[in-house]
Amino acid sequence: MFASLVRPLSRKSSYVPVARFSTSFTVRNNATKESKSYNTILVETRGKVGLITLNRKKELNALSSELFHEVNDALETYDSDSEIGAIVITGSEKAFAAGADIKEMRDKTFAEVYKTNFLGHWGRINDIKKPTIAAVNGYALGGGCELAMSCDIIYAGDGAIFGQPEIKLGVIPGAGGTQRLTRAVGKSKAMEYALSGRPFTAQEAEKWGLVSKIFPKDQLLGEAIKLAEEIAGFSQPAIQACKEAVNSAYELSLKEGMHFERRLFQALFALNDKKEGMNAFVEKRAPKWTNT
Ligand code: CO8
Repeated sequence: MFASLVRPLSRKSSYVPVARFSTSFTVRNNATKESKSYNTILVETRGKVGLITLNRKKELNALSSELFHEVNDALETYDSDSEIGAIVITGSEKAFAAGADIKEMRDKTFAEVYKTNFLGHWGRINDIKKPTIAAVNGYALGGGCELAMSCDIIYAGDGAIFGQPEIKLGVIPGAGGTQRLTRAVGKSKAMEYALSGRPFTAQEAEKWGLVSKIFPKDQLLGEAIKLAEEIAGFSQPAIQACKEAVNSAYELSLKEGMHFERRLFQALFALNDKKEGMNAFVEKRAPKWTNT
């Protein structure tokens, strides 16, 4: 059960940050140099924070298969980079993402989507171990709302618009909308908004607990990165355990969840970072985390 906690974190990466808002990663290790280029997203490293910007502006960041594959790849690259402690996903001022790409889906048949498990790869975000923050300005509709809800924390700009409008297309949410929205806002509201396809505002989302904070739209990204930097400044194995424990609240009974949390808490006593954190407090100095 604790294997993921005590397993050494990813290889020491000598990740080379690329220029601001570059569209490619450059990942180096001792012997090889590998470059990755993206067509539909931008990636940038800010200190210990990985920033992924959805970049199909004209299409309001509609989540094509290509875009989601690239998001998965960037997430997994950051997740395995020991220099990165948290990840922010954002879009444009007009749209975080206006949903799955309707033009890509319109001619697909049941047999085709079923046999190929169409868009099944969206679920890979659920396996990311590092904290993820969605910084949502503008539309977060359908799959866009689901992508935001797949992140650990949602910060929203004051004009953000959320919704699950799939019913208007003759389908239903397919990436957790009926499940995560219900858990976040309760059955009656989730039913109302999924059955009607009506949008809801950032202010409503914050009041219901779906969104953790709202900011003026031009301050949103800065605030999300500030939070990510704060999180990335702590011991990575402790942060990973904390994320795992909070997520278990979705899956386990209270008794099982409390048990799991206590076992994780006790297991953290095996870390050098536990010793360092407590010694630093007593010695009135800042801790130096080694992520071990
Ligand atoms: N897919 C493809 N193209 C889109 C999408 C989309 N979801 N949203 C917008 N666009 C395109 C428009 O077609 C338009 O393109 P063009 O210029 O070529 O005509 C361009 O983006 C700009 O859009 P609008 O002109 O419509 O812009 P407006 O400002 O007038 O309206 C809206 C903005 C309200 C956001 C409007 O574009 C809209 O309603 N979009 C569709 C929203 C929607 O229905 N989303 C749900 C899609 S279904 C889904 O997400 C299911 C997820 C299931 C995941 C399953 C995983 C396993």
